[in-house]
This record gives sequence, structure tokens and C-alpha cells, in this order.
Amino acid sequence: MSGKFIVIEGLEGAGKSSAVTIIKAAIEQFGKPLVCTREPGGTPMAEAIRNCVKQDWRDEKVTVEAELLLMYAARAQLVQNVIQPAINADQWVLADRHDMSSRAYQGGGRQIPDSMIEPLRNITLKGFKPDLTLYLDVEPATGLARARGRGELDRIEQEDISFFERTRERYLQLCADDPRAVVINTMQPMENVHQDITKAINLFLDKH
Ligand code: Z5A
Repeated sequence: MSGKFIVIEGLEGAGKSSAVTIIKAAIEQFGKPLVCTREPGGTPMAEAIRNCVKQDWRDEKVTVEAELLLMYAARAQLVQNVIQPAINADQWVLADRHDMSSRAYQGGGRQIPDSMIEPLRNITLKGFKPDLTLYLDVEPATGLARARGRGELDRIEQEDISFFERTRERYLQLCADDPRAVVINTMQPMENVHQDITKAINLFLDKH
């Protein structure tokens, strides 16, 4: 027996926080013990990397290579210390972001070629994949306006809109190529978004 790994992905302001609440309740009702994680983060060391990567370093430019390596360093800590042990112990894991974020933000947004990302994926994940990814799709302008409503923007959130447009485009390509990914349109009233999320998770639970 082994648990399942469910990931929520999306641009800022896509509504990942409320999706986590809905899915958490559905899995708990299904009677499965659940571990929730976020990336970058989820272990003491990975949380330190999160603070480091989100910080604005003022005059010191954060290179795209450093950003990419930090994302995978944090992921290695989380996957090996938390996610895989939980799944091996028949627990379910619900993740706020995972590997698709690096492929979309660093691959799409930062335009880092796959030839640089793939070796890091192989080292870090060794073929380990989510059982279900819910990608919450939002137009960047709408998502950023929602995120701005919450206060100060971090280093990555301060990027130009074209960065988020490339990131979204890559997300949509990755979802089209992944039979375990479901795209949820979040540019509709919250009630409809929540209905779509509930439908997608219930469909998955029915099969498991
Ligand atoms: N990152 C990366 O580059 N590479 C990687 O590999 C990984 C991450 C793993 C993590 O920051 C940053 O790291 C992130 C990607 C990058 N950076 N950026 N930019 P984070 O975790 O702090 O940021 P986030 O993941 O984007 O979280 P967020 O901004 O909190 O997004 P959210 O969780 O989707 O937003 P929310 O709090 O659920 O919703 C935002 C607001 O919108 C809230 O007030 C909602 O009530 C409202 N909302 C949500 N849905 C709706 C609808 N449908 N209608 C109206 N209003 C809505």
C-alpha cells in the first residue's frame, strides 16, 4: 500500500489557498491521513531557502541559475525527508506547488532550457511524479491584481507581466502533455471555481 501525491499549481492569486482547504476537507472525509506541504519550503532547511529565494537582494542580482538550483535544493530536502516517507507510510500528501512550478517559472518565465532543468529533475526526483495535479489557471493581470490586494510583493512577484505570461503559457503546455493534470479556470465566480475543484477531486477519489 502507498499513499497518493496531489499537487496544486498556479500563478500568484490563482486561489491556491482556498483550493488547499477544499481538497484537504475532501481527503479527510475520504478517511485518509494527510500531510500538507508547500514549495519552496516544508522542512526547516527548505523554509530557509524559501526566505532566501523570495528576498529582494537589492544590488546583488539573483542569477537565474542560482534561483533554479535553490528551488531544486529545497525540493530534494522536502521530497526525501517528508513526501516520500509519508507516501511509503500510506499517507496522502497535498502539496502547494511542486516540480511543475520550476518548469513553468524557471523554464517558461526565466527561459532556462530544458537541457539544464532535466538533469536536476532526474537527480532530485528520480522519476517520482504526482498522482494528480490541479492547475488553477488565471490571466496574469487578474492574478497579480488579486495578489497585490494582499500587500507587498516579493522578489519574484515584482517581475514584468511578460514573465508571468510566459510562465502561464508553459503551465498550459505542461498540462496538455500530462494526463494526470487537470486545468481549472479560476477567472469565474469563486463559487464556480470551488465547484470545479470539488468535482475534480471527487473524480480522483472515486478511482482510489
Ligand atoms: N516558485 C518558483 O519560481 N519556482 C518553483 O519551483 C517554486 C516556486 C516551487 C512562491 O511564493 C514563489 O516561488 C512563487 C513561485 C515561485 N512566486 N511568485 N511570484 P508564494 O508561495 O508566496 O506565492 P504563491 O504560491 O504564488 O501564493 P499566493 O500568491 O498566495 O497565490 P495563491 O495561494 O494562489 O493566492 P490566494 O491567497 O489563494 O488568492 C489570492 C487572493 O485572490 C485572495 O484574496 C483570494 O480570496 C482571491 N481570489 C482567489 N480566487 C478568486 C476568484 N476566483 N475570484 C476572486 N478572487 C479570488
